[in-house]
Amino acid sequence: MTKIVTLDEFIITSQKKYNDATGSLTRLLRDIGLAAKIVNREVNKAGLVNILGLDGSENITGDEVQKLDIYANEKMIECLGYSGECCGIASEELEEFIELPPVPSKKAEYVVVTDPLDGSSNIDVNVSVGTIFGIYKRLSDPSGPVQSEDFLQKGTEMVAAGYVLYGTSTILVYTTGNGVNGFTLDPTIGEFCLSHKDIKMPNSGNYYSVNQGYYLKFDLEMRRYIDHCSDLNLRLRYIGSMVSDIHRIMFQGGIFLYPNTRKYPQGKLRLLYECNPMAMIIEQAGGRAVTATLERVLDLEVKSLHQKATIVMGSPDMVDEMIRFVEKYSATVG
Ligand code: P6P
Repeated sequence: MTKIVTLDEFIITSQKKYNDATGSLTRLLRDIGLAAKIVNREVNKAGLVNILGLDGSENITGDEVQKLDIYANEKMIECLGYSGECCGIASEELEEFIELPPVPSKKAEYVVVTDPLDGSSNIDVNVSVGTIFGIYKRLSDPSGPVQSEDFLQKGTEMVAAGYVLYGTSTILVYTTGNGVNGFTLDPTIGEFCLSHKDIKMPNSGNYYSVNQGYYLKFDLEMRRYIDHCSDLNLRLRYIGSMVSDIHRIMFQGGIFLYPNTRKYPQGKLRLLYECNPMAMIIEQAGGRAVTATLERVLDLEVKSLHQKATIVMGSPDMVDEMIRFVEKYSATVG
């Protein structure tokens, strides 16, 4: 019988590799793991209790808010407050960042950015949804309040990033900048157990993931690349839940595209808590993540909490081919 390695054990063991590790990031990652277990419990029974449907409000980016969005956001905030390692949170569900109350004898070193329940419009039709998170070291004076500068950092400054996919099984995938590992929740013991060690995505794949419904609203270069994918008989897979669409690419290879459209001239996905964490994971697994104008996503200046970005990410050979199409057909790039 193979030895079960729990998320907690893996995090602690990984921390031992770093002499200057104080255990703070370890405790913070464990807080996130706890939040994921709690959200998973509710996602799995959402159809049975009155947390389905819309709560009647809209979030800062205009998306109708599902009750489970609110629940997931509240649980993430609650669990991140336990260890005292996190001093602030920026969330898709919060117009502004919030400061977490200090825990006695703790000096919080980190801030967390999160989309607590990405793809939530799929909840009511039982399609998989996900949590996305990124972790930064705070920059401001630790004796003072958390500041916007703590959040408005480039993706390259993240110390960790991850996602939780609430699907046929619940899996937590994360990186601290030294490779990517996946942990599947064993509900019989309530533990995330190492199931996918050192994930490396294929250099190419047979899938492309884009909302084909916007095809006529894409720029020429994107239409030409999508036509090329079709000419190659690649399979179109698009769930409308980025965590799910990316998770497939992590294991089977492929490319995910959310370029600019007339409706979303800057792109739809949010840079801070959607694009950057996923881009860090993708790069750590051997992939690439660039904007529709070929900038590396992780290098983008973050100017506001809910800033949007275009993004193309996935298998390196496929992203490189997309880049060649942009350079050949774009009126503004190349
Ligand atoms: P569209 C979900 O709302 C989300 O933020 C991502 O998870 C997903 O990839 C995208 O938006 C889907 O957007 O415009 O294709 O419905």
